[in-house]
Amino acid sequence: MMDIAIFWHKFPDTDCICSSLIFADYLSNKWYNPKVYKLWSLNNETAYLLNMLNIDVPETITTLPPWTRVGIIDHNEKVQTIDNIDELDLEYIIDHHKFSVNTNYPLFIRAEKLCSTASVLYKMYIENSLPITKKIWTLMLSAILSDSLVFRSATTTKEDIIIAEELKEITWINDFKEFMNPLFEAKSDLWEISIEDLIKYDYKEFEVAWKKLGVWSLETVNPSYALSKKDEILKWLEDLKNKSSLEFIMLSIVDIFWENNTTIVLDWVDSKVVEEVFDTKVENNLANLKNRLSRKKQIIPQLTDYFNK
Ligand SMILES: [Mn+2]
Repeated sequence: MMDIAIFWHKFPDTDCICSSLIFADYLSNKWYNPKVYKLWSLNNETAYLLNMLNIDVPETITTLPPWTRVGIIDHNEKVQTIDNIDELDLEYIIDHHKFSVNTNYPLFIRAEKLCSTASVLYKMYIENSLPITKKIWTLMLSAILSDSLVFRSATTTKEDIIIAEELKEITWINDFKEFMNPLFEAKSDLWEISIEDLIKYDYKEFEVAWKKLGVWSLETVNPSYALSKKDEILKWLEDLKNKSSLEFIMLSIVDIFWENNTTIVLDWVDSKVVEEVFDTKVENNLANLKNRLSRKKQIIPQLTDYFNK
């Protein structure tokens, strides 16, 4: 049995966590002895789910010993992964994002244009005729429903819906909305969270033409809380922009109930970008990005085009 460490990206969401647990199970069928780690604390939605399924929360790490064999899940960009990735033996990437990897050694990569990494893993189990427990089926379905916002996100494909329908038969989770409601509510339970912690959720940095962009997508059914903290958030954005030498920064508050995106924009430089890219007006540091729920499909490609010009 070969030891391997499996982990998910910084600022985690439910898909990456479920998918890491699922992939560890997958590898244990393949003569591996996998151990799952996390790079950051859980959000409330995922904490609720793991608790419901009686799954232990994995240990947090920031680095691993050199030459540790690793598999990274639901991400592939250096800025989003473990700090010492260059010292590790990267063996697997399972993902569904845009790619920016460049290695000088071979590895296993599986990525598809599906709404969640869990959908990709579902297909891998089926292709390999591996046994699956009900817990794993449930993790798959939860990740698909969470990442696709119950199929409302623009990233949802027909294949994801077919997979979810198959999982419905097996898990007996018949009403997707009813199943996800407490999870979405847990995710939106932001009242106790300080702004410092709040802005750690679902933040991603991207590199375009050697420029670093910081983009949040804060999914909630309760946008008024984050909006009421706008001034505090702006201060954080300013600090982070300077500290991390970011070219651009924006924080989207995505109302997953009313399907609306209100974005906080820091300064006139970023306002110019947002107004041009998303054809909107910035007033009092706020821009209405309408129904852009998906950062991956409706925000990042557009920003990438802009900064590549
Ligand atoms: Mn994902």
